[in-house]
Amino acid sequence: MNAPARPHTEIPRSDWTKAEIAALFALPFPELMFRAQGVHRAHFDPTQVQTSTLISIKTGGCPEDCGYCTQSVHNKTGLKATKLMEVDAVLAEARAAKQAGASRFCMGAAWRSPKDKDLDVVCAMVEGVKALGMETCVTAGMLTATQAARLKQAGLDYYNHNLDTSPEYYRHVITTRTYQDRLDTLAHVRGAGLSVCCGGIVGMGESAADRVGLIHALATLPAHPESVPINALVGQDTAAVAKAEKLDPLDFVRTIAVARITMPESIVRLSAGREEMSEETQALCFLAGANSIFYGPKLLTTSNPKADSDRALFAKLGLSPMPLSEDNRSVA
Ligand code: SAM
Ligand code: DTB
Ligand code: SF4
Repeated sequence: MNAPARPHTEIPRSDWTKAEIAALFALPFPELMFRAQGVHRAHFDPTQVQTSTLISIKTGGCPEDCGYCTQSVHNKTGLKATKLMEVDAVLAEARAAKQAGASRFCMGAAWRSPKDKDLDVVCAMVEGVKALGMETCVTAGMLTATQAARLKQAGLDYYNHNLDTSPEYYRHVITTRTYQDRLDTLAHVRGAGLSVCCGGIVGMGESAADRVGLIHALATLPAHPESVPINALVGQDTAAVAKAEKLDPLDFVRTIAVARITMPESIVRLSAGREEMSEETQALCFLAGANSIFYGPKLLTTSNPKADSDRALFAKLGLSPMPLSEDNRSVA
């Protein structure tokens, strides 16, 4: 089956069919890469990569049963739960991240959804990080429309809430919240005028059809997420979902390429899992259209390549950090 060849001057489509997306995944690798690069270059400078630093502002003890997550009480990972961090401590980390060259600071909390009193503290963090001149992102579970509006009011730029996998595979991964719950939160985030960061995880034992289903779910949202994180499962030794064979790195690269083609104006993040990836695989991801990374030695609970080694990789590949003006063009 031939994948559709479409000029990349069109308005991004939200009517992709699963058959079209499956056909993209099935393209010969050189053809897929050629198409992805064409789309990437039509919308972005391919030498620029957005850099986001993550911090876990509240770690562990989460009541949800997400089978991939080290922070769920259902997964016996031995992770110590902590309280919500103090605002000043978070701002000190944000200053350090800015100093190291990050443009966005992403604050993650291991909650099913935030309590209103905790949201006051998160809003204070957002205000403080904004005042440093950085972009802000929060990921704290399900939000009501009112909570999303409060975060917007505090100056938040992005809210991260992932679809994680295909609608069909979802019940094998999480049972404590539904796919529709996630879509509802995304609608509240969008409705509040926040930019959406939404992607998923691959390498959880899902089928190739499930990867098609994940990209289909993302690319047919009413508006494409401004930021699309594609995570490779990390912490396989503790994850309840990690019984399967490891994902072939080239299937990861294909997932990035199909995300790039179907969501041409979105920033696609080569997200968790880089520490286990060779420089060659990461380079292929950048060629496939990835233009964002998590930057700094830690994700939430697991490690990430050190900033020095990423700077060295950027130098080897002739890449540079994306200036804020390029990266925030879709921020409302
Ligand atoms: N508790 C909030 C929630 O679930 O929405 C926010 C934090 S949660 C850790 C954010 C996202 O990180 C998850 O939706 C998932 O996509 C990703 N993630 C968590 N654990 C992961 C892992 N072991 N490997 C890859 N991605 C992971
Ligand atoms: C996302 O898509 N990936 C990030 C972020 N959103 C919050 C989280 C990755 C977590 C990796 C596992 C850990 O460090 O606990
Ligand atoms: Fe909790 Fe988020 Fe981890 Fe799920 S992914 S267990 S909601 S911290």
